[in-house]
Amino acid sequence: MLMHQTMRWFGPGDPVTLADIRQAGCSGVVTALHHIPVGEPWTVTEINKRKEMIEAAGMTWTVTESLPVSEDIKKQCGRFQQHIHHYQESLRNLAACGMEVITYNFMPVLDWLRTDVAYTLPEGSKTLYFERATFIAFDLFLLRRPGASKDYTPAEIDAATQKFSFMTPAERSTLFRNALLGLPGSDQAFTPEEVLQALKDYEGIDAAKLRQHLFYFLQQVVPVAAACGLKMAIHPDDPPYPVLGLPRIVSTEEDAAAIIEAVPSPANGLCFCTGSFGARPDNDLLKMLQRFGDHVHFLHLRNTQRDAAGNFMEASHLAGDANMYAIIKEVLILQHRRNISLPMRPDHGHQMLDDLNKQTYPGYSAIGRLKGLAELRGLEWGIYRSLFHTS
Ligand code: DNO
Repeated sequence: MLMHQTMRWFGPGDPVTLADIRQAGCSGVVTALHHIPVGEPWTVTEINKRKEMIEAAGMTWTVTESLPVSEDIKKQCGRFQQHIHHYQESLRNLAACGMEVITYNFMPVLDWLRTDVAYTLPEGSKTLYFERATFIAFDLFLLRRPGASKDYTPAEIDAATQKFSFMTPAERSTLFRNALLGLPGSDQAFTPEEVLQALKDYEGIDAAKLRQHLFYFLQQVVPVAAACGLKMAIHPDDPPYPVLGLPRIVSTEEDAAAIIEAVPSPANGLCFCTGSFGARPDNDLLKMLQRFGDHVHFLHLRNTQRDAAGNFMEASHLAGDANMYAIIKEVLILQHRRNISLPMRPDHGHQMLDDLNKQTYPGYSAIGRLKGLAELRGLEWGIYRSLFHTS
């Protein structure tokens, strides 16, 4: 069986259309109702409206990314019990509309984080980049997070200070914007005041506490998901380590194991993002796939190139540090064993060709993702043929 090929679509406001996605070779899209405020329930009417649009374009919608978890749930404060009820209600409604997989994350405050969303590669296309010294400069000199300097070594602070001194005012404001962009489906960056307040709200919530909150959430939602035939797929932290003094608890193999063991159920699983997990050299992607195979419900295939200084760049899908050949081979063996077709999407893509003049969500231009998908599916097809000798 081959993977179910999808792309992310941000909804009717996405400059990349459903027709573009279909022409790229996808049979499904992955999307979310970004217009519904986080914490509020998704109704059958709203879900079906979106589903009909996708089906009218000749594709299916079986994976939600994301059904977001509110900050109240992560912190266990305010309206968190009500938000959990709403989450359960949304799960039931999504299942009633034919959904199969629910992707979510448990990263405090920010989702993904990069210092540059248009880093120019030698061939002229653009990619997402995380440069550690630049990120530290942002934290120390632009955000001015209280107590930030104790998170870094003197050598790191020196490198960041130097980096910052060479940046023009325009570069500084771009960095500021890039670093605070991490809200999928929205092009609204946080203001510094909002971020500093949000960080302050996490005082007293360390990794152990955040993990307890995640496990409590899972105890409430996994049985509901299981009862209505849904699979929950938690997305790893991106980047996979603590940032801005915030705890991160979905970064390593042991984190994933603890999550799966906390609420044993086939419905409690992972969105296996090779780009996020792969940004850490101590994550052995192949070993993780083998260990967690039965709990992998969705695949984000993307590649990063790391260096010794802690920087990482989003490479082409088949280049970079992740051995995509070995990963896809393992996925095919896994699918064969489980007798399923896992949904996948080419995660991110380089901004290239005509897309260089277009404004799209960072990482989500059409042509770069189409290239990524074409490479991945070609690789998959070749491995599939040689593994299973189909004619
Ligand atoms: C970034 C994405 C993430 C992901 C969420 C899942 O491009 O992979 O935004 O969708 O973390 O909840």
